[in-house]
Amino acid sequence: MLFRDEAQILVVSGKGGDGCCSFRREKFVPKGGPDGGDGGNGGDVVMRTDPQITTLMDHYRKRRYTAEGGQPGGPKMMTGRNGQDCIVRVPVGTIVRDIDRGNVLRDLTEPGEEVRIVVGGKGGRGNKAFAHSTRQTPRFSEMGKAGEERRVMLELKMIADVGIIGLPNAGKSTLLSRVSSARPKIAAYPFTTLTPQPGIVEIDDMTQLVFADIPGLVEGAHDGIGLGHQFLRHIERTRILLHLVDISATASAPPAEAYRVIRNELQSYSTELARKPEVVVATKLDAADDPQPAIASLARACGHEVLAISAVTGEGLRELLSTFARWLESGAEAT
Ligand SMILES: Nc1nc2c(ncn2[C@@H]2O[C@H](COP(=O)(O)OP(=O)(O)OP(=O)(O)O)[C@@H](O)[C@H]2O)c(=O)[nH]1
Ligand SMILES: [Mg+2]
Repeated sequence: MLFRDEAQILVVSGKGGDGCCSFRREKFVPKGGPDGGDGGNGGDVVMRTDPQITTLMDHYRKRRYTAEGGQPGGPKMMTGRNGQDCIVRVPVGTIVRDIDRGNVLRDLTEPGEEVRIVVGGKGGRGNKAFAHSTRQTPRFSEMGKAGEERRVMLELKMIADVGIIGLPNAGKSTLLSRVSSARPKIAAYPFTTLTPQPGIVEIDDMTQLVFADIPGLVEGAHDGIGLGHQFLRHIERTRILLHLVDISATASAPPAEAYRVIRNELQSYSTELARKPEVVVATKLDAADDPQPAIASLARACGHEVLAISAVTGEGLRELLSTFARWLESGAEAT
């Protein structure tokens, strides 16, 4: 299954350019002084978040990132050009770890945030730099310093205001596509969504919320079944959960049971996760045979009122968004 939100990469900074050893040659000046220029510095490797990127998949294929080396110095005091930095673009929410030391180098949570992972080698000095009153003709120059190497683990934990959770096929992606401009893949089979998809939802002119469509969870997800761990950890950094339950005639489980399966997984994964505020939403209202008993049994299972929507007809969507707007206004904060 093509799913990654972890990638191991090797980053290598550029080698410094060598300093130059040379002497001035001019007509009528038989003994020109030293004029070898310094080498340029090697480039750095920098990680930068880019909101356009939502997975680490590209880094899984490309495992090595090397910055450019500095150019050597030249005669006539020419300084070598510095090597270009190598910019590695990662999604917002990427945690960068040093594999060998085991520590977190940075948790990149803001768009455009950067962290410099390895710094380029310094350029070597040319022989001109070594000349002084008692040594006027140094016949040596310095080599550029080697670049640094670091093995880095990237791990994505998506950051969103609202995490949409539910069984596979519950209609999570359909809902996201209705309330945001995100266009996740939608299909009538489970596990259509394999990487969490963020979508920006305009609540009103002033307020935007990021909803994340989390891949479907199944029983045993907390044990890693169905890539459960990878999916569950994305929920950790959301502020509120939108728990979607299919109440249509073709649902894979009765509503109360579907609700409990997911709650059990959250609880078994972490009590902190299970304590997150949750809005329970019955969906596919348009395709339910007899919606009222289904909604009532879901409400009994979760112990409070539930909203009912249809992502196909749009019924209930406005109320759903205003529920989240109210929740935001009340200043409720999770995590
Ligand atoms: N009738 C009806 N069908 C819906 C509704 N919402 C979703 N569906 C259908 O349900 C199926 C699954 O929808 P998805 O949005 O892909 O479900 P998902 O929860 O994202 O599924 P996974 O990504 O596989 O976990 C699709 O065939 C949708 O067209 C709804 O409100 N009414
Ligand atoms: Mg989906």
